[in-house]
Amino acid sequence: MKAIIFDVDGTLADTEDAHREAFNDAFEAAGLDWRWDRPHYKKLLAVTGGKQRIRYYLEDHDPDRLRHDTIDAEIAALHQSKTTFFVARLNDGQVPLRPGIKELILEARAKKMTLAIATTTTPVNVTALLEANLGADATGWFSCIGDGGKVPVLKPQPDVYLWVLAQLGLAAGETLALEDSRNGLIACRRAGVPCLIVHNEYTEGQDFTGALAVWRSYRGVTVDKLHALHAKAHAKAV
Ligand code: XBP
Ligand code: MG
Repeated sequence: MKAIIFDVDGTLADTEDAHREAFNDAFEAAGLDWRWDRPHYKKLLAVTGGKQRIRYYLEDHDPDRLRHDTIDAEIAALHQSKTTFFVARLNDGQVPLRPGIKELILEARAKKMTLAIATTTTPVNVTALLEANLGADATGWFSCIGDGGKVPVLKPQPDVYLWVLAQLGLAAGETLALEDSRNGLIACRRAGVPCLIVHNEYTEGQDFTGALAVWRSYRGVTVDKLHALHAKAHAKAV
C-alpha cells in the first residue's frame, strides 16, 4: 500500500445533511416549494452529483419541467446557489471531520504516505472542507485531488479513480480507497482499487459486497491497520 485515497462526502465528513439543507436553501431562495427531508434524500443519494440529483428528483416530482428548453440553465443556477449555501456552512465550521479522520491523516503524513482524494463533489466544496478543518495549507497535503470537475462521469463509474491513479503513477493494487457508499465501492471495483467501507447513517444497510472490510467508524483506525487489511487482500489476490 503506497497511497491512501480518500472519498470526501460521507468519508472525510458526514456532509450529506449539510448538502441537503443547502439544496433546500437554494430551492427556497429560488421561490420553489421543493423540500428534501432525510428519508427522501436517502433515496436521492442513489444518484451522485448535485445537478444529476436535482434532475433525478424532477423525474418523479415534475417530469414536464425536464422538457423545458431552459431546464439545463435552471438546474445549473440552482446548483450554483446550493454550492454557495453549502460552502458558507463549511466556512462557518458547521461540518466537522468524522471522528478519527484527522488522526489518521496526521499519522499518514508523519509516515510519509501518499494521500489523494477521489470524490464526485464540486471542487470548492473539497477546498472549503479541508481548510475549515485542517488549516489553510491542507489541500497541499494531498498529492492529487480528483473531483467532479476533473472527469465527465461520476461514481459509480471508475473515471475519478482512474484519473487519480494516472496522476499518482501507481497501479490500482498499490492503493487503498476509503469509501462510505455502494456507489463509491462500485467505482473502486471497476477501477480495480481495493476499498474499505466505513459506512454512516445514510449508507448503512447498502450492499457492500466486494469491500475489503466494512467498519462503522474511523475511531482507532491506524495506518498499520490499513496496511494489514491491504496485505490480507493482496495475499488473497496472488
Ligand atoms: C457524494 C455526492 C455528491 C454530494 C453533492 O458522493 O454524491 O454529489 O452529495 O455534491 P461521493 P455536489 O461521496 O461518492 O463522492 O452538489 O457538489 O455535486
Ligand atoms: Mg461518499
